[in-house]
Amino acid sequence: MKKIALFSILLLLMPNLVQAGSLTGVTVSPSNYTISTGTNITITFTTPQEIPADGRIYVDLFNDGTAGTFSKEAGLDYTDYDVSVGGVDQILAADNSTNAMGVEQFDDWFYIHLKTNAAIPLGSEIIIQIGTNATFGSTGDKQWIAPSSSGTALTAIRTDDENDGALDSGSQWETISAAAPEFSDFMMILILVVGGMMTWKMMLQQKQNMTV
Ligand SMILES: [Ca+2]
Ligand SMILES: [Ca+2]
Ligand SMILES: [Ca+2]
Repeated sequence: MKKIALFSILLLLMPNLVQAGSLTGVTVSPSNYTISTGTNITITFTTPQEIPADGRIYVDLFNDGTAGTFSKEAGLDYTDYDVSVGGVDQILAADNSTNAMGVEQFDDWFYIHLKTNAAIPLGSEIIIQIGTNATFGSTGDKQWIAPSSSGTALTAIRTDDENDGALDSGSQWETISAAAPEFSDFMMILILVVGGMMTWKMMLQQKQNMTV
C-alpha cells in the first residue's frame, strides 16, 4: 500500500512522464537497395499513442549497419515526400505551421514536424513515401540514394512529443547489394546471331520443301 502511494506521488511529480513503447506494423520498402542508386522509399507504421501537435516523427535511414550512409539527390525536398495519416494525405511544407506539416532533412535522416495545432490520434497508420511514388499534390522527382557499398542498414523510426521527448520507436533491417549484372552486349549479339541462323535454316527448309 505504501509502495503504491509512493509511486502515485512520483507520478504526480512527473506530470509530463510519457510511456515509451513500440510502433507496430513497421515496414520499410524496399528491403533490399541497390548500391549508389536513387530509390523510392515507403515507410509504414502505426502509433500506439497520440503524437501531440508540434510533435515529430524522426526517420534515420542509416541508424546502424555495415553499408554506410544514405545521401540525398540534389533538390530533394518536401515536394518529394507524401505523408498520410489514417489514409488521409497531409499538406506538407519546408517548415510546420497551422496549415502544414514540415519536412526537415539532414545528412541521412529527416523528421516530419506535425502541424502546430493538430495531433495524430493513437492507432493511426502513418505512411511516408519519398520519391516518384509521392504522388499527392506535386509528384516527387527526387530520391534518397542508397549507400555506395554493400552491406546492411538499420532504418530507425521514433516519434517525439512537442518537447522532443521520445514516445515510441521501431526499426527494420535492410540489405544493400551490388547492381544486378546488366544484360551484356555480348549476350544480345549471341541471341541475334542464333536467332538469325534459326530463321535462315527455317527459310532454307521451306525452300527445300517447295522444290521437292
Ligand atoms: Ca544515421
Ligand atoms: Ca521535387
Ligand atoms: Ca501517396
